[in-house]
Amino acid sequence: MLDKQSHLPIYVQIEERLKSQIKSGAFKSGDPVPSERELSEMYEVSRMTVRQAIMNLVSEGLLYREKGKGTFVSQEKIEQPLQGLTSFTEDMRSRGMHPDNKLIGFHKIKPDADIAAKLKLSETDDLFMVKRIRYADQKPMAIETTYIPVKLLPDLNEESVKGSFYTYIQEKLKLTISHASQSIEALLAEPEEANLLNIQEPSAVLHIERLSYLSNDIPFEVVHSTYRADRYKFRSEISR
Ligand code: 16G
Repeated sequence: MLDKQSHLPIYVQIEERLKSQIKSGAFKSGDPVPSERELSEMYEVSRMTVRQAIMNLVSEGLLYREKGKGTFVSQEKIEQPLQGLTSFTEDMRSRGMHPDNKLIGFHKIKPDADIAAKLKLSETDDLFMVKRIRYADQKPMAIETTYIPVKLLPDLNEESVKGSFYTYIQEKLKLTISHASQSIEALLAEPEEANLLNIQEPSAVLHIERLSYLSNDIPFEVVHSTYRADRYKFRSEISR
């Protein structure tokens, strides 16, 4: 049972119990956890204490609540290494997941000043704007808006981005993707994003901006991606 003399608060001890039950597989993703009433009877503590533990695990993303149904174990997050310039398709396949795309926008536009500067274009040049929802095993993971200079890839069409865009560049056009710079920031999902990603509001999302280059330092894409923060975490290896 719980150690009521411990310097560790009771709600933290309950959190630890639940965490280790999730880790050991006693509770699997999608399983309901016992209700507040059941837990408070089981541990002989107040429902307030149990609620505190559950709330902390919900905000850590280990549990999620469904209105009127209860509290459930979340799916394990996808851990994405930050080294290596990979595509969404490659990332999902390397995990044994099935990648899919839904093209929700394909337009020719004029760049704003920021994108024009990144892609070394003038504001009168044309850009393709490609908007896709990216799925893993049929679940929406990210929304991606890709900006591509028309003068660099003039033959790009809807077919080229229905599958992997990187495969199109490398295998169809025989161009070499070389390097990229990327930033990641935490935001709250906009209503449209929450709807497309099938998440509740308010929900945290990870907003990633990538500027990628072909060999010879030719910038070929600016990508604005919105990833589900409940499904993704990023890892980098660092040394000193
Ligand atoms: C990834 C890249 C994106 C790239 C796409 C190509 C991030 C944050 N973004 O999603 O920049 O355009 O892969 O994927 O990783 P594809 O070859 O599967 O179309």
